[in-house]
Amino acid sequence: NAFHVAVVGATGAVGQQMLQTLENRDFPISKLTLLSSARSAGKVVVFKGQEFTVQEATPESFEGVDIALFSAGGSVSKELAPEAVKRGAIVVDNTSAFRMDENVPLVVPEVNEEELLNHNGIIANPNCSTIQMVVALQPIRKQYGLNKIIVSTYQAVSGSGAAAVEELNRQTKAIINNESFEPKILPVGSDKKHYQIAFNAIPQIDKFQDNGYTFEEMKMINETKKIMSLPELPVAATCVRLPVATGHSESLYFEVESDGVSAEELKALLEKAPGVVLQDDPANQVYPMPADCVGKNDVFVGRIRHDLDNTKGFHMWVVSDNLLKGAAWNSVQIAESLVNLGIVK
Ligand code: 11C
Repeated sequence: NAFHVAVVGATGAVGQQMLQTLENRDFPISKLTLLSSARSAGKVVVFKGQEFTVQEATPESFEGVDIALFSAGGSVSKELAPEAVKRGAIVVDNTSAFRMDENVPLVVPEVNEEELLNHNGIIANPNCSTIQMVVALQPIRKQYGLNKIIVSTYQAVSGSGAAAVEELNRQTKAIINNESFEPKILPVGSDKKHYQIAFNAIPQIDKFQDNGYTFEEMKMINETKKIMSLPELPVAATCVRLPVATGHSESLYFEVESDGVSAEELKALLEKAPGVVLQDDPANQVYPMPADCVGKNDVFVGRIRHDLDNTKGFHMWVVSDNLLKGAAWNSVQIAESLVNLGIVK
């Protein structure tokens, strides 16, 4: 069985990775429709050696589509995902448009694949920094329970899009060459002020909310509770942008429910966990780093150690390619689950 697949946002940083992932996985495609906003329509994109001209997405673009992967921004999803569903497609949406909608499953296959069975046409793909955290914590939660999470992130610039990576590159060159430059995108294109990202760390990802947390931090908090079905779980997040092109890193502090759990037991558990690669050997300086994770689908974990004061508390370092498991791979993995579970036929 093969499917008519549409990719909306095909020219963007995530859209390009979606196409590469569909190709790498040899996803069963009978027809491929590549769509974008009016701004990028007309661009030529290559898939499996064949050139495709990207078309402007309209409601009619979804006639006959079985699976539509959306990654063209929240407003495009809000407008066109329901149109795609009306025409019989199942939408996997990589924006925040529908994530907290109670009728929309928010899915990370390693954690809550079964939620796909409750879909109403749209399935939401979580935020990148949330995905890698829940993949790493789910095996621990299943075995030992989870009482609390405190996370600090070290996020890559590609999370903000391809133009932000160009800004990082331009600024880096300008600073090295003693030239002047004007930050225009980061931390958030639509916010009032813009700051240097090269040789810097910006403790703002997305806009501030009234409670003093950024939207990125609130996504990590709210999405984690929904994906793990733990609405009362205490979660706190501080999200920071670093001058790294790709690969988000996270420092997690978490508390388990069970008494007497050791760091060695957690490592043994994570070594066998789906989608997780354990890289934890301090004696030989082995730990995950973004530069080693780019282009890989897994979530890499290391630096697992007991808190020195709380017997139920642990620290862990989690790294993943934000464009793959954080976005394109999780979306394609959801599409594979939809096929394997017989939800899309
Ligand atoms: C970032 N996490 O690194 C964001 C990008 O809600 O899917 C992903 C935005 C989203 O800037």
